[in-house]
Amino acid sequence: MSAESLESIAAAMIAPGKGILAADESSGTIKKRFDKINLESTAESRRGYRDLLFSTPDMAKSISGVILYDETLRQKTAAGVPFPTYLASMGVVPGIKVDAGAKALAGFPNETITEGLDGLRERLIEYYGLGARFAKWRGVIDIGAGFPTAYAIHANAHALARYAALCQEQKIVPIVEPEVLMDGAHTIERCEQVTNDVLAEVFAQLHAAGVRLEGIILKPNMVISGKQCTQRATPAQVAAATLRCLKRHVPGAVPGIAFLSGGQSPAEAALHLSLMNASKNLPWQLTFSYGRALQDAALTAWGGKSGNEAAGQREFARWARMNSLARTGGYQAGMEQQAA
Ligand code: 5MM
Repeated sequence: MSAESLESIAAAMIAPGKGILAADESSGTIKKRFDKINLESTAESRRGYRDLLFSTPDMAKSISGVILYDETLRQKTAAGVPFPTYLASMGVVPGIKVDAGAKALAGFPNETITEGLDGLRERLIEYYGLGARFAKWRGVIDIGAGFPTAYAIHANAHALARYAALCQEQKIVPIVEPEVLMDGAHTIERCEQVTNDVLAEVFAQLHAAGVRLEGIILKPNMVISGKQCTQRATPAQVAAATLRCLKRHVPGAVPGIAFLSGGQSPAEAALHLSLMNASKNLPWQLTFSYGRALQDAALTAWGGKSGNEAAGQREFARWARMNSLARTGGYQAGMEQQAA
């Protein structure tokens, strides 16, 4: 196996005790995050924030890879080192978000289709040259009255499979992210039913497209109550329902499953992951690929203010370490309060 085989890249992404930082906020999303701390979103403020995260002491002990946005992949550290080069020098695999976002699905109100397949081969070639060794594409499935429809699930799964096949052709590991949103008042049972339908279709489409499962990472939602649901499932119920759903649909050939946090608090996301990893004999590595659950506390502590960088880094490091513990079932509620 060459050093850059899909399998070896995937193995590095799911290395024991580590997980992936999703720092691929598009310009619109990072502006929303910066608005909360009254920071203007400019190319330089975005660069500076990513520099703060990536230069966190000991980050590589708990972070195996970072998903970057196109702009960030082309930016540099304060010392002038391109971010992908800098991350790779620490043993952190650089990745790139390649989808162009979820757009309204014609004829299906309330539903979206993720765009970005046109010209993707050429973009992947360029991204590989810039140092990216994995990619990410997110299909978005919303739950509400009368949706998701089978058509929207199919369309998004089909796009995910076409993206994954193109990535593998270019020696890039695809993170396949079908996200069933937490927004809404739906129960955990409804989330499980929809996640079952989505994963069944995603794996059918991956199979039809000839995607080699040994060379992908799945990035799913956890099976969880909607944010506005009045009868919230317990952490043990979330862990049990998520594992039941994954065991039914994800072949053991898939090396790793890296969850998104999806709007859970950092403590919830760490606890759910830890409870799942306390189960023995799982066929895949279970890890994290969190955006908000790794970054929210850091953004608040930093507040966009010069002089607060170390405080922001401490919060990022704290939640990275808690999730590192969760990789082996070792995180327990409240542990973060003892951690510096
Ligand atoms: C970091 O957020 C990602 C980018 O989202 P947009 O394209 O909407 O700006 C997002 O795809 C992220 O990688 C995953 O959803 C995981 O993030 P969370 O916050 O759900 O863990």
